[in-house]
Amino acid sequence: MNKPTSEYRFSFGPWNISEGADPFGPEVRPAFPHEEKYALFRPLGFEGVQFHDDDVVPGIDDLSPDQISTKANEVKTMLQNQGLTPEFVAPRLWFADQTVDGGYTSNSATDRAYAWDRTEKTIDIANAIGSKAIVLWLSREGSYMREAKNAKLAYERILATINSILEYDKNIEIWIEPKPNEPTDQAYVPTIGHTLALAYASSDHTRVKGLIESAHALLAGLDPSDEMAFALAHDKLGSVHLNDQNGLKYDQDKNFGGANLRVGFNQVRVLEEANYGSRGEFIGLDVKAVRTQRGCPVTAHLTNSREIFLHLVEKSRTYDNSLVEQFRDARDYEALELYTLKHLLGIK
Ligand code: GLO
Ligand code: MG
Repeated sequence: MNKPTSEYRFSFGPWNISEGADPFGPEVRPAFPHEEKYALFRPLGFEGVQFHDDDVVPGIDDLSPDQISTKANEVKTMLQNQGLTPEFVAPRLWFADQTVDGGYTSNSATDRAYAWDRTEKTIDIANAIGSKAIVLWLSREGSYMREAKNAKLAYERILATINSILEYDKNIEIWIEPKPNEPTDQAYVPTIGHTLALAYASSDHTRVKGLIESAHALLAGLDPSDEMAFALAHDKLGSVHLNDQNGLKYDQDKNFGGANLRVGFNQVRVLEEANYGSRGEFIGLDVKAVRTQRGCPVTAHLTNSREIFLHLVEKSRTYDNSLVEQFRDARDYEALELYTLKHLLGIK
């Protein structure tokens, strides 16, 4: 029995309500404090909050363990008061001076020590606010010039870090969010295949999973629904960042379905078929407000992406699977495609 569409739980992170800055120009909207953002989640139809460590504890690098714990406890209370669930906490290892050349794979031992220290703090924060997972988006774990780092050593260092996390905390899950490029030219963990290889090589693979972002798969030239299916076949889809991407250019974080509705449909179909969400997994939306949008705060990209997701759930549930089987049996994929496109268009 399929669950009602309303049973899907949605999440996003405070960075998804942004001021519109891009590499070519400054903010176009006034800053909107995080505290006020959290009050928007429920009214917008979202229950889960995704955090960077310093979204929970601003100025984390300059605070004592006690100060970090006090702030984290405040956020926990805020979440409880608002009826929100902390989905994950991610160490922001791409902002500080010490992470210019990466964190775990930096050539500098001091900088690698900083990355580990930040990761320990992230795990402590996750525990303090009641989140069962940390996300590793390995943003700068790659290179701009191939010769700059020893890639084999870099992969060994990433695996060693995963094992250290599993050792440091016996319960926490690690969800790796692969991305093939940006900000680096080439990243060391570009796909879910790389992610799962690391998981199985780790000391406890049951706690190492993937978070698949649609746009990241597309930037690797891969189909997000196939990437999701691969993780689901291994029971290793910790979460998703649904969004969209129009070809091979900068990471766009477009609205879900905004560039290619059929690619969106297939992601929803794969998630539905695997009963994703039935164990509390969230539908995360990592979508960015376009710079041109007026207002403050700007949230239409979030509610629109959520709405399109739910419409595609209906499309997935009304997709005639026995007809699909007939087309498969007859190996008539032309007919299958026409049926699929007409179904998406609402044509009988
Ligand atoms: C950037 C990533 C980023 C992460 C977030 C959580 O391309 O998608 O938004 O999802 O920092 O780790
Ligand atoms: Mg993401």
